[in-house]
Amino acid sequence: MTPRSRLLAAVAAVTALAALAAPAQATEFRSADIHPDDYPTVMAVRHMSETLSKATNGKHSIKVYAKSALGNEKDTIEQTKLGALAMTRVNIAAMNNICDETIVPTMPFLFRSTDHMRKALDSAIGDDILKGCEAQGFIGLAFYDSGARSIYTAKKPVRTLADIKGMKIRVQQSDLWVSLLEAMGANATPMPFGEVYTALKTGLVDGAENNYPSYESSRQFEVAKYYSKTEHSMAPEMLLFSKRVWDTLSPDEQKAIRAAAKESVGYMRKLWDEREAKSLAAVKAGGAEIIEVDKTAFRNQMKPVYNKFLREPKLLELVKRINEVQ
Ligand code: GTR
Repeated sequence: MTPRSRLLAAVAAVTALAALAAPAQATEFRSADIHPDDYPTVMAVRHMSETLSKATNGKHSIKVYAKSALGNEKDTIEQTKLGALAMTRVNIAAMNNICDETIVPTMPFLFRSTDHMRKALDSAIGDDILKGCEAQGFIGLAFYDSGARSIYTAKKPVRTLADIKGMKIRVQQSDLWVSLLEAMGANATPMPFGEVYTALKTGLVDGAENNYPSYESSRQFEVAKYYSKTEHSMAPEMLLFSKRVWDTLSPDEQKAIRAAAKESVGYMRKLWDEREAKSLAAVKAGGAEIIEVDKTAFRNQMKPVYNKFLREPKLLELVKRINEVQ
């Protein structure tokens, strides 16, 4: 060893020791997202990081790993539960099989409007749903918008319920989502988001369902150009923090993280509203056909889904409270 490399080795050893010994050390929490850098969810968590950093005098910040760099939503939820990852942003559907309360805001045709959804989720009802995941190892920090999801298909447009009968439609990996599409008469095929473009292109599925920004950013509109405005669910996005990591933080640090997450919601909504309009224009320009459908006909099919998934009194109570929000 030269004197210089001995010095470097000593410095590295001291640094490593300091990192172990000092919980007060600056921490950059890792957070995952499947979406690209310019997607509102990714930008909002980066904004949250700035707020958190300011509030903690640079002690804490968040580094977002976008574009599925850390895996699909199921993977990142697992890593968050284990504490290998501090945070993840997923759609609430990915939590449907894990904590019951998340079923409620996913339910088809539950919210009357964007305004109703925002008011309900901003209230104590939203906080009660977020708390529901704690026993499973997740601190629910906030909800982000995800607009309304609608069906889109590759070869044949869906104009009525008769059209969707027997079609293979990709859904998120949630039992509720399988039932929802089955109730429409479709053949529901669960798979991760990252596989949907190819599945549509190769004809493995006939269609999928999503909001305009995801339909656009994933380029799925290029391979499934008939977008039928069923607007069947406003299942929001969720920000989840690892309970394992959370429990190592002080109450003040936890408070700062919660506050920064909540603060990012307004910022996200502004980006979301702009992005929805932009994405709609982009898919139309790219050849997508936007089809109006009779939503009531689709809504009338949802009784079996409500009967199957809303049995527990605590879930029925949440639905009641949401319906009462004016
Ligand atoms: C998007 C959502 C993602 C993911 C995706 C999907 O709208 O932002 O979190 O759930 O849909 O369909 O898998």
